[in-house]
Amino acid sequence: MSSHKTASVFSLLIVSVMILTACGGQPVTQAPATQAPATQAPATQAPAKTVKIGFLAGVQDPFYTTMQRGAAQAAADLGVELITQIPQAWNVTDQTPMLDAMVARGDLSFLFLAPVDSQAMIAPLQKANDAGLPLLTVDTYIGDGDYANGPVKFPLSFIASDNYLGGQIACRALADSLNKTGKVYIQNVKVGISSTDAREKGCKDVLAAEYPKVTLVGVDYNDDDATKAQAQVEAMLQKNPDLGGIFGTNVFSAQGAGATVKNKGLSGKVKVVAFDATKDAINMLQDGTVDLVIAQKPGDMGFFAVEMAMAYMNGVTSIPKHIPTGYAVITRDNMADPNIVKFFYQ
Ligand code: T6T
Repeated sequence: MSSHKTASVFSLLIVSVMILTACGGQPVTQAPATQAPATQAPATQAPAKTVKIGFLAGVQDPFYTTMQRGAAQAAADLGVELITQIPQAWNVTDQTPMLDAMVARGDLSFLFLAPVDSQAMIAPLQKANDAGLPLLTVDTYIGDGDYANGPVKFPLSFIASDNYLGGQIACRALADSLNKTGKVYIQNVKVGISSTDAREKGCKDVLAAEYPKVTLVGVDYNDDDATKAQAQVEAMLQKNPDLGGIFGTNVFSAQGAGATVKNKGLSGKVKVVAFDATKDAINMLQDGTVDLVIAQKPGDMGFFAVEMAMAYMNGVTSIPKHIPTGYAVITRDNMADPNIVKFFYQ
């Protein structure tokens, strides 16, 4: 996070300049200097209220843990408090009551979150926004993700990877590793999640457009459960013993796919491309079970989210409606390079 440190110092400078200009020279987080005459007992100043920013993740996993760290870094540098809530499972019924509770507490000045369903979370977020809580989304979006011209415009920004491109990168690599011929399979999470839906579509489109001799034999949805993913891969391998490759679209999809391939002694024979640079995925890359890991930049997403929140709260009106954060593509050849290691999720 060293580059962040300098960036945050730079951003701290910008923000304090903004705060100073916005509040006519009075820093928000420090008590204003009093001009009371020396003789009078110093008036007791109520301590300045620390700004609280809420973060509501999609689920407990290394991706969101890393995002929280990026956010915490920016919060520490900007002198604000980060209030984090993480659902145990990836679904609307877990996330919505947490969202409502974060609104109800009434002391949050801003909220950023990863909506777990692009349609079902529109109404709960609209309610939060109507209650006066400004918000932006990280990693996933609601509506169609175009908050400038799309059907849903109230979120201030969308900070995430280009997931369609991510799916293309993954399946180009998978098809090339099979010499452009053979059967592939997608292990996915759940329909309705903007990120993994886009990865699946990116994969399908690139196979259809560029690899006529590669057949997609199926897509399964594991409800973000690695054990379920394992069983689904087991069944797919029974049906297709000549399966050539698997695209695991996120942490638990890749974890399940890799585990079954390894347990069946198929490491290196059945190619696996894993999304998300967890310790597990990196270990499987190391031992030859996984052939490519696509690292997102969740730390950057969290960091930018807090920065944009502070910018908004200080009157900045030109917050980009979309902030793409990019990827690091990790192979056995570059996985020891420090410039790559820094993208491993914590
Ligand atoms: O892949 C990430 C995230 O981008 C996706 O939206 C959901 O799954 C992860 O959190 C990993 O589990």
